[in-house]
This record gives sequence, C-alpha cells and structure tokens, in this order.
Amino acid sequence: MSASVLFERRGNLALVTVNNPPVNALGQSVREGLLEAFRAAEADAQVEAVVLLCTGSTFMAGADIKEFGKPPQAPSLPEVVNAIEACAKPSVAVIHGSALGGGLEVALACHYRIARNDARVGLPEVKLGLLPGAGGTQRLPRLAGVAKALEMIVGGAPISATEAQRHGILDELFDGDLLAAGSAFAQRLLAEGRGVRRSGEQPVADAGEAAALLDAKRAEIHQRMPGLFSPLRCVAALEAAVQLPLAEGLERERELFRECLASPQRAALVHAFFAERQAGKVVGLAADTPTRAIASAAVIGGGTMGVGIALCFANAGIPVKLLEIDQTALERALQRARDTYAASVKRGSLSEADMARRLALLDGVTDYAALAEADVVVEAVFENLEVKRQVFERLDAVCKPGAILASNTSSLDLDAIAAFTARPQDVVGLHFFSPANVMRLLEVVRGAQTSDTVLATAMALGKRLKKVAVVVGVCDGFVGNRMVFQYGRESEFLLEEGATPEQVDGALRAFGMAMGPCAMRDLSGLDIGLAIRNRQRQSLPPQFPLPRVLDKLCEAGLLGQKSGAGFYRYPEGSRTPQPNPALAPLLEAASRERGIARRSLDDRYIVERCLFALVNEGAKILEEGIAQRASDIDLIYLNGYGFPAHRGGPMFHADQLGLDKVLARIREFHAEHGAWWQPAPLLERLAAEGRQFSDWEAGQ
Ligand code: 3H9
Repeated sequence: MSASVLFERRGNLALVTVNNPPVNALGQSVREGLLEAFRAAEADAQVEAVVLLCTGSTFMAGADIKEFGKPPQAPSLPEVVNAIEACAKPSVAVIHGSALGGGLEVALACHYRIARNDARVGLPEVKLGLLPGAGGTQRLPRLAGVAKALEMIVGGAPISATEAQRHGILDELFDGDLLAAGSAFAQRLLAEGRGVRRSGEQPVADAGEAAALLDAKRAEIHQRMPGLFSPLRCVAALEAAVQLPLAEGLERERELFRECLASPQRAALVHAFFAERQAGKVVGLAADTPTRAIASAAVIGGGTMGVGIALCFANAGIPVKLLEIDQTALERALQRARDTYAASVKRGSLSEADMARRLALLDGVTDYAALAEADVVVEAVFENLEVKRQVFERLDAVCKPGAILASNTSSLDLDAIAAFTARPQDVVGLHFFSPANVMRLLEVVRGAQTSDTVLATAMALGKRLKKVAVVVGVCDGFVGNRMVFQYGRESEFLLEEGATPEQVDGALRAFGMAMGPCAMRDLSGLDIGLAIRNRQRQSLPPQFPLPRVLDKLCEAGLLGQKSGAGFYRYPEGSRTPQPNPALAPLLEAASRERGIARRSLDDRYIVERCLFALVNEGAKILEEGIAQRASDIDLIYLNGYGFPAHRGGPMFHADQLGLDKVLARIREFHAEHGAWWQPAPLLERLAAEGRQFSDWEAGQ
C-alpha cells in the first residue's frame, strides 16, 4: 500500500488515513493509496463500513497543484472518486481543517460526511482558473441545490461547517477526536441499518429553478468578470448536472476541466498561488530565525494612511496607539477611524459588536511617552526626510529596547531614516498601500542594517495583519512605485502622442487592469507628485524628457475627482468618469509644446508601451537585487496595482509572451522614443539564452 495512505482494520471498521504533509494534497501516491484502501475494504469480509480521515492540520486540500501542466499519472482523481462512491460498504469522511477542491470531492463521494465544528469546506478551483474536475460540479448540486453550488463553485470561497451542514453537504458536526467521532458515527450507521447512500444517485433538488439561476449567473459573470475563462465553464458544468444523467454529466465536466487546464489563465493563476507562498521564503533568512513577540503597536500620524494602518492592527486584535500632534488633529483621526468602521457596518461587512471591539483597541495619544512600551511603531507622517528625522530621533529616545521602528515611507531612503537612530538594526520599512485597511500588499523594506530577527518579525506580522508581505530592497520607490512611474510616464506620453484618456484606460482595462491609469490619476489627484516631477525635470539629463500633460491639467485647475474634473468630468460629486470636453485643447497644447504631431494609436500599441515599460524596469530591479525573484514583483503588481490575476503579473506575462519578443518590441520603442527605453541588461541576457524571468534567482 502507498506510504501516504494507511489502511487498518479495527473490528468491523476499515480505517483509511491519508498522511501526506503539509496539506494532504491528492498527489499520485495518495490517489493510488485511496484506490487500494477502498478495494481492500471491499475485499475484507469483516469490514462493514469505512472511515476516511487525515493526519496533520487539515483534511485534503485538493488535487496536487504542482502536478498541473505535467503528464497525467494514473490513477486519475475522477477514477478514485468514482471508485469510492461505488464501494458497496458505507463510508464516512471525517473532516477537520479544510476540505477543499478535490478533497471535498473525495468527501462528496463518501456516503456520509461529518466535520469538526471549526472545519471549512469549499471548491476553490475557479481561483486557479479551473473547475472542480472530480465530480464536484455533479455531486454538490445534488446535495446542496444549484443555487448554493453556483455560489460555491463560481465564487470559490469556502464556507463554515455549520453553513455546510445547513445546506446538506455535511451530516453532522462534532468536537474532539477525529477517529473517535468517525468510528462512533460509523457504528451508529450500522446499528441503525443505514447503508450505502450515493450523492451521485440523488436528484438535483431545485432543478426546476435551475435554468433561471444559471442564466442569472452567466449574466453576472459577463458583467463582473469579463474575460475570465473558467467561471462560464463552471456554469456549463452545473448545467450538465441538471440536464444529464450522472455518467454523462461527469464526462462533460471532464471535458470542461481539460479546457480550463490547458488555458493560459490557469497557468497564470497557479503561478500567483505559488508566488504568494514563495514570497514568505526570504533569501538569506533561515526558516527558523527567531521572531519578537508583537503584543502592542503604535502608529504615528493620523492622516488617511496612518489611520488605515492603525485599523489593520485593530482588525488583527492588536492594541494600537495612534499618535497625532495635538488634540484637534487626533480627534479628526479618530473620527476617520470611527467613520470607516461605521461604513463597514452599514455595508453589512462588520457587526456592531466587532466594531466596538476593534475601536476599544484603538487609543489616541498626543505624547510620545505613551509609546514607550509598544512592540512595534509605524511612522506614517509627511514624506520629508527632515520630518522623519524628528520622528525617529524621538522614537529612539522613548521606545523600549527591542521595539521595532518601522517607516511607511514610499520613496525616501530607509537607510538614511535608520541612521537617525542609535539602533538601525531595529528599523525596517513597512510600506502599506492606500487604503491600508483594504489593500493586501505590504512591501517589507530590508534596510542595509535591518537585523534578521526584525525582518522575520515584520514578515510574520504581515501575515497576522492578513497582508501579502513581500521583501524589497532600498531604492527610490522600492519595487511597486519605481515600476509604476515608468507605466504612468508612458501612459502620459501616449496622451501627448495622440491617444485620449478613454482610449488609454479602455485598452488597459480590456487587458484586465482593474482601473486605467488616467482614471487612477484622477482618483489620487493630479497634483500629487507635482513637486517631485519638477525636481526630476531639473535633475534628469535632457535625453530623459518628462511628459507635460499632467502639469497642463493642474495649471487649468483640473486636479481630478477632488476638483470635479481631471482627465474626466465628475459632475455633482459623482465618481463615475465622464468625457471632459475641456481636455482636447490641453492635450493638443501639450503635444505642440513637445513638437509632436498627434496620430492615431491602436490598443495593442498602448498596452505594449505601458506594460513593457513595467517589464523593462522590473528586469533592472531584479538584477539589482531590489526584488528577490520575478514572482515577488508579480505579487506586488497583483495585490497593489490592480494587475489582473489571470495574467499572472507583469513578469510572468512577459515570460508567457517570450522574452525575445518582448525585447524586440522594447528595442523598437528604444529606436522610436529614446533613452527611457534602453533595454535592461538582464532582459537582453535572458532573451539571448532562451531563458525566462522565472528561471532567475538573485545571484545567478
Ligand atoms: C483541485 O482540487 C482540482 C480538482 O477539482 C480536480 C482534479 C482532477 N497542492 O497555503 P499554505 C502547499 S485544485 C500542492 O502556506 P495555510 C503550499 O504550496 C486544488 N501544494 O498553508 C505550501 O507549500 P510550501 C484546489 C499545496 O495553512 C504548503 O502547502 N485546492 C496545495 O496558510 C502550505 O500551504 C485549493 O485551491 C495543493 N493543493 O493554508 C486549496 N495546497 O510550504 C489550496 C497547499 O512548500 N490551498 N499547498 O510553501 C490552500 O488554500 C491553503 O494551502 C490551505 C492551507 C487553506 C489548505
């Protein structure tokens, strides 16, 4: 029998235990082991029922994602699942932790399912660009109805054991020992004469309403997830469950699953899944590096960013002091915090009780002495080195030894900030993205002297705050903003060359970006960065010109949403962009000033100019070691900049296109537009060697 699946007969029960750390994924050896174990149970005359359970922290978390894209190895999961359901002796799945994807499909094939109270079950395949391919789309609607199955399979979010029981997915919940609960349940089944009960043989309960439900879901997908490959196929598979007998429905599911498996979106989403796990592995940091306990926090500065950061701590159950310079500013900051929570309560995403609990963790202060005992302090004050100096000198004076002193700076030199203290080893960057309580990305900036312990603690803290924490090195703008500067600049050049904001935004949205760069500029304010642009204009050599279009708009008082108009108009406080008729003469003037004859540009050209600017800068960032690996850059773009997950991130996208092709276009842009487009040496090297960004690790 396979080493990953243990079979034991105890009295009249067969105990089948899956043991494949860390998450009992259904790799080849587990599939084979399950098949053999159920055969053995069937063949053993003394076995009257089968109890299936898992070791470790969780039930099976699904198919082994690492096997996707490789040649299939028998037995397939559908084969295993069908054999489990066909078994002539009743079986019970005993679920703890998470039963996800193929894991839940195995459980659905068992004749009964019980779960520990704190378990979760779900079919998250859609998040990997797939659909449940081992009977999930056929068996779940038979147990829970089409409405619930659509929600779980197209949405992909797991549900609690209690909810699953309410919808007929689970039979019973228990607390305590898995084996004891499973054995007792099986004995009860036998005593009560309840035998085999196959999910696949049950009718779909709400089949009569299915057509309307399926149509409504298709309409919702067209509206909310245009361009995604797998959600519509999930619906098609559920339609098959309603219209076809089980065997044919399973066949149809298989076909649709294979289509998804072969799609580039699946590859991109799986890349994103592993990128997130990989980011936690920090180069040069041992996995067992000790971390410091974080029981309390403080945030300096009660602006939008500071308040958002303070809410992150409160949301994670960590008491946090919020420091402002005086009582008036403090009251304004605390009101902002209360308003943010109140809006969540109004939306229904937070209960009154949770709001009260979180607000109780937030303590407004105006005196630095109140920060003396904080385990971590995050500074979120004005982006000016002199202001930072004053803050860090005071922190150095009042904070206890061992406190982590973090800066939320988005552009200043972290090493210079660390040098304002006598403990640079305790200084780290925690670069949150606005709104900090919503955005998942956290750039963890490793300064030249940041200690391993402080870095490991910052990464662990990121996880606790439910952030995607990515380590970056010190440079202007770190990874995300340094790259987005290139992207923004190209989008503005395109406006000066002949494109309209509608065209630039439309082309990038059609590619999948959550928002176009012009609408994004309007949201953040066109005057943001004005001073930086003026500084850059003076310091950059003449071969690196900057676009003028933003300045033209600012001069005309078009500052974006806050002034009612920018690239677009926002009449009467509306947030929906509408065409701005005042824009055309300003764009024409900007083109004239740069001596450019406006021309028509196609969407593909627009997308390539903006995206390849990201890729070229990303390659420089990689070679400089500012990012540890290409997938970290992708993660930053997926979680902080609205890059579409089904494209995998800018570096993965470039790998998919082929670096030789990307380089060829960059060379053309270089010839056409000059120095900004100088190809990155790493890109040239990898393209010449036929390699990809994903092959490249720092130091190679
Ligand atoms: C599927 O089932 C298709 C079928 O319908 C049809 C087939 C025909 N495979 O997340 P963590 C690794 S599609 C391989 O940090 P947590 C992960 O990479 C699948 N490896 O832990 C990491 O490795 P490392 C549908 C996997 O406690 C380690 O396990 N299922 C898999 O924060 C720990 O992971 C899903 O989409 C896997 N399936 O969260 C569920 N899962 O240590 C995906 C994890 O080397 N998994 N690993 O970096 C999860 O959502 C979370 O891992 C889970 C645990 C909630 C289970």
